[in-house]
Amino acid sequence: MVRWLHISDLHIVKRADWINFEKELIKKCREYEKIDLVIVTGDFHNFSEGDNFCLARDFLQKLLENLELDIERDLFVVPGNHDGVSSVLTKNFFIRSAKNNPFEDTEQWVDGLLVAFEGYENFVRELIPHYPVEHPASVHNRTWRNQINFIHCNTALAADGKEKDKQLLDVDALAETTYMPDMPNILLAHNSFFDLHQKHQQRVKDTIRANSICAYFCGDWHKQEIHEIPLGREEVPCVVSYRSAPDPQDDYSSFGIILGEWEGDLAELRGWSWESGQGFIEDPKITGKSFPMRVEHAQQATSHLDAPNIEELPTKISVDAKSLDPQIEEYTLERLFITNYYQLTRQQCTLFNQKHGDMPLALGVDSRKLSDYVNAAQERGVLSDLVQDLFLVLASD
Ligand SMILES: [Mn+2]
Repeated sequence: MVRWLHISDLHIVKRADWINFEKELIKKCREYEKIDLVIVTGDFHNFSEGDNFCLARDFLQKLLENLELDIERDLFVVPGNHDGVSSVLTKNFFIRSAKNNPFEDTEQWVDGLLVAFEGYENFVRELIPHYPVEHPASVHNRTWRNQINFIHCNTALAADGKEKDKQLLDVDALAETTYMPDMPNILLAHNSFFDLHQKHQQRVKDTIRANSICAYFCGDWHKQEIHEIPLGREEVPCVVSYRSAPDPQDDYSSFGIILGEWEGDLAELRGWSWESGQGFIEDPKITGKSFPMRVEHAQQATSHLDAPNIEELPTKISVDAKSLDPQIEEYTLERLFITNYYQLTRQQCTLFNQKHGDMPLALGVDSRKLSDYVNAAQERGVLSDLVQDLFLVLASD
């Protein structure tokens, strides 16, 4: 099972409510066996704080550390309206013209408005070292451990604080982003789908259909909601998070967190609301809601293994290692490695490590650790070598 934590709209105010909530949040997460990744759908601080994202940064670093997660791989963030600087003078000009005709001079208004997110981008680069794209505030995709593809949107580009709806995003870049046919694709945005400019809603729907995207996660409302985005024959959920940072002066917001649990073809959500005086309470408005984690090429689905599935793969090690097709897909390599790993004897493992001292393999590791090992090998581009050597040592006595 894969479990994510979806939080949003931090706007942290360091008072009793936040300080107590933060501790209880970590305890709540620990009640679960494991949280695998964290998603934050925007609004890390308030306008008034300018470029100062320290409270959010410290909190997220602490949270990921407490959940024993790798911040570089397991944290996914998108900007909210409070994360752009409103004082950029040209901003209002771009916003006015873009809202009147979002398809005219798109590149120009997108670039012009992105400038307002410089502080946010520096914050993301500081938080997540080696961030893979130049502009974390632009539309891009990032994959969670080869299992979920997250499409990051910036729907706060044209936020001017005047109107909640008619929000804009770069729909051209959205259509062009990399989608993964062999894993679930999920859109991350700050604003609800239903607050987007009508013309942009249509384009987002097209992109969702064309790429079999399975959900749209967002925040901004400060109230938890799930509404279906109709796509003709089918629909995908627009999941709106609570505000995830209590503030005693905020009587409007609902505070809380959403957990997603993905197993097989389905993701199930759990909502936990938090109120001063009572703490976390499970919220029937969210808990129990589910959606299909659609994958376009189902036969290539998920490499997440809870147990080795030996039947599906060649267990005979008589394959001539050298005959392995170098073009063989990474996915297959991954499965080959993981499945055959479980057949290693101690001696064979030692033999393997003699050649791969820089990536030592331990015996008896769980599927998560093994999956980490394989991902690391993939990143270094040595997985195919490792598979070949695994076969070689397995063929020896
Ligand atoms: Mn907000």
